[in-house]
Amino acid sequence: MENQEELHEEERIKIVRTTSAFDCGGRCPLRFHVEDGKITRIETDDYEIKEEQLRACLRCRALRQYIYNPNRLKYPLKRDGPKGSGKFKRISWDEALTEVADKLKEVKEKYGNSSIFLATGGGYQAAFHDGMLSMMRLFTQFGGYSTHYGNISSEGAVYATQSMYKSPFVGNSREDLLNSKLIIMWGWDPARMISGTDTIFNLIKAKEKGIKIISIDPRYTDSAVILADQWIPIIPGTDVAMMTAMAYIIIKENLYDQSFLDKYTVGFDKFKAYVMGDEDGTPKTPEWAEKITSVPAQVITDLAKEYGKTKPAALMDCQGPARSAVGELYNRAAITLTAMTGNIGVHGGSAAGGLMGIPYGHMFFRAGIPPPERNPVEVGLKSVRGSLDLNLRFQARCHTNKIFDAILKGKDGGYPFDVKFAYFVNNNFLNQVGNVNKSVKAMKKLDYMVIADLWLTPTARYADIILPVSSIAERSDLTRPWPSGPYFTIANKAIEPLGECKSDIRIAEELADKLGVDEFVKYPDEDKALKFMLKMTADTRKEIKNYRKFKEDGIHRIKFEEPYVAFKKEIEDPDNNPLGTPSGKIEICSQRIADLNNPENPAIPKYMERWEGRYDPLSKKYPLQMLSPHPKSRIHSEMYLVEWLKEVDPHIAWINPIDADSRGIKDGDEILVFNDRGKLTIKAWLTERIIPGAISIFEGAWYDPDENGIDRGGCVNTLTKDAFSPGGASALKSCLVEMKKFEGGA
Ligand SMILES: Nc1nc2c(c(=O)[nH]1)N[C@H]1C(S)=C(S)[C@@H](COP(=O)(O)OP(=O)(O)OC[C@H]3O[C@@H](n4cnc5c(=O)[nH]c(N)nc54)[C@H](O)[C@@H]3O)O[C@H]1N2
Ligand SMILES: Nc1nc2c(c(=O)[nH]1)N[C@H]1C(S)=C(S)[C@@H](COP(=O)(O)OP(=O)(O)OC[C@H]3O[C@@H](n4cnc5c(=O)[nH]c(N)nc54)[C@H](O)[C@@H]3O)O[C@H]1N2
Ligand SMILES: [Mo]
Repeated sequence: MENQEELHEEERIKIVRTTSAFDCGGRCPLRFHVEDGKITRIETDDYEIKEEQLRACLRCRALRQYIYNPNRLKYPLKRDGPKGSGKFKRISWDEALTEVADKLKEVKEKYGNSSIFLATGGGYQAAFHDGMLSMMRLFTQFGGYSTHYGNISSEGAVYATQSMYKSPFVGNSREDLLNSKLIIMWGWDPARMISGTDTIFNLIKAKEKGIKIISIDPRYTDSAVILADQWIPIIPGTDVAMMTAMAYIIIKENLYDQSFLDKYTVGFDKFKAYVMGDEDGTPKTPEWAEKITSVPAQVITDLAKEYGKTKPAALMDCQGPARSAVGELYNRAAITLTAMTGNIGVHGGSAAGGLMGIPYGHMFFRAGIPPPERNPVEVGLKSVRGSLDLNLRFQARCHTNKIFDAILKGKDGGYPFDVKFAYFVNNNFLNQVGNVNKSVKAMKKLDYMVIADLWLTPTARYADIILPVSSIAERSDLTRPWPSGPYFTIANKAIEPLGECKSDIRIAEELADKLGVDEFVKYPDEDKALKFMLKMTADTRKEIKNYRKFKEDGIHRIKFEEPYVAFKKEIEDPDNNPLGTPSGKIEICSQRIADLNNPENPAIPKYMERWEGRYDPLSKKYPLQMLSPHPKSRIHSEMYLVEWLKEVDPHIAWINPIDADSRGIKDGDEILVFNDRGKLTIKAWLTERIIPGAISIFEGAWYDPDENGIDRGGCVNTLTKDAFSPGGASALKSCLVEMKKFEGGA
């Protein structure tokens, strides 16, 4: 009797194999238990080869509180109060889309297509229902639109890899870390920010194998706690000083690989002249670097020797330190060290460059159907990505960290457009780019704004129309992990859309009808669309022959004969595989950058101060450097409302007891953190896990100003600057602040 009941129970529960498509870049096989049309339980990968299981982290395991959160938007909304008030009224889809279409037609007629602005982001990363691709296609066919350039995550790394390798694919398979003899996590914390689902597992295996792991970070990160033999705390923004001092020792001790440099690189002599002091009279000795970085000269010397002698070694730089005023220099210096030591293109090494991607299925990832054509507003202008010259990029677009400045100032402020209509999709940029209080001013001034999202985010509060979007559980789609792999995953629709939610592609299709854009091709059948997309790129065409099996398994794993290593063929056979750079080699000195003739943007990587670092005169007034790492409990601002995650990882500021004591701050105190751009409150966590002189607040908490304009939500971008480095890095990590105990009031 009991057995029969169990059987019955099993039949009632449907297991849907699916995946995530969040901006952590990981893709985790998930098993949704669906009972009577409702997800009741979530489990992760059960692959029979346990060693290769891709196990989900806390966020995907908490997905039920995301999908079924009572705060999910379920109906289209129209603003019914002042901008930012959060007052909206429910309207029908027909009313909402008719209004949006009418507004678009009006703006096009009165001001031209360049006044239509599309703001995209990383909110949803799959191929078919992607809002960025849907809206790019629709607005292109509607006559064009203005938009932004500069990857908010990684433009520093993009600039470094474009100028030195002309390729962003600088990553190795994660399992290749096991071939290494020394791993340096330089501003990399994959235990928290994932960097691919298989990353931390391979690092743990590396540790178990006895491979030495070193962490260089202003914080004693979770990864350092689990993995590192040594933690080297460093003053934020000074990495290039330490890297050049390591180069100094490597040169002095003759530990560099001259034959590698001769064969594969250009410009090392110029870098060497800078390092040894021949160029500017200052030899970049460890003692010189100690004064800048606070890392003892002996520690720098020892690490330099160890890195120079240990082959192969993997120097893993990342994007975080590069999201700063000195961004690209950090990645350029890291690449230079890997070239000096001949660690590029070999197993167990690393090409550095911060991007870490392997080039599998990239064409398919976010390919869209059909791929967007050329945006008419940009026809005749130089390609935005094709040039290292930021002035050319400016011809058509504004920088991502300047979106709100562009909305605020328009052509009068030197931008190429005046925004009259803005469509926000896949982002919460009011919260996520620099200087929220300025962004609020721009939003208040903006004539008309539409947003598609699952939540009434701080950005959505300023919209005229909000379109409610379905979650990944409510549709089927194709995905791939962005930093590692190699595998493809498929999202399988598990439940019906909540309320009246729709996906972005369906919104775009209906809007196309209302706009009379007849050429907007539609794919009403999800399965047919996905099958078609799989045929669109060589990698998926080759790999996935059986769509039904892929759908049932939820994942297609790719077996390489050996771990993928970036630039292996370029190094093994350079004559037949030159790099795409003008010299065909790795450009330690870049003539293209030299030609820009900007002393702020040197042809070789150099230590530079730029602004809002430890030595900026502004540090007299605002002596603390603000770190804003990515949160463990969220993906940026996404999942902010999930209570389980708030409980696991409360929003607190990391403060060194030295800085707290001198200000009379105790553990658990509510503090006010401030600078000229804004003020926020947050609870203090006193910990020696952060270097003195720095404070760390995880990005992504929702901006929530009180009547005095103090952000009680603790959104770190209330304090950051809307600026970018000469290489285009969003300089969110270059931010000086002061703090005090919060006593209430203004
Ligand atoms: N201070 C500081 N700020 C930072 C950073 C930092 O290091 N420090 N990091 C930066 C980085 S690297 C990034 S990538 C940015 C991220 O900036 P954003 O992309 O703005 O960040 P998210 O919070 O992920 O916002 C994504 C939004 O998309 C929504 N969304 C999810 N799925 C869908 C969908 O299918 N359709 C639609 N229409 N919407 C969807 C989510 O609900 C969410 O509101 O933040 C940057 N901001
Ligand atoms: N859980 C989770 N995972 C994520 C994301 C998320 O929001 N949540 N976001 C994803 C996205 S879009 C991206 S772009 C990546 C981001 O990955 P990253 O940009 O690399 O992540 P961050 O947390 O900004 O920074 C990484 C580390 O750099 C350290 N750091 C900061 N400044 C300096 C410095 O000057 N020198 C040195 N040496 N270290 C420094 C920080 O303390 C932190 O530990 O993560 C992805 N993964
Ligand atoms: Mo990012």
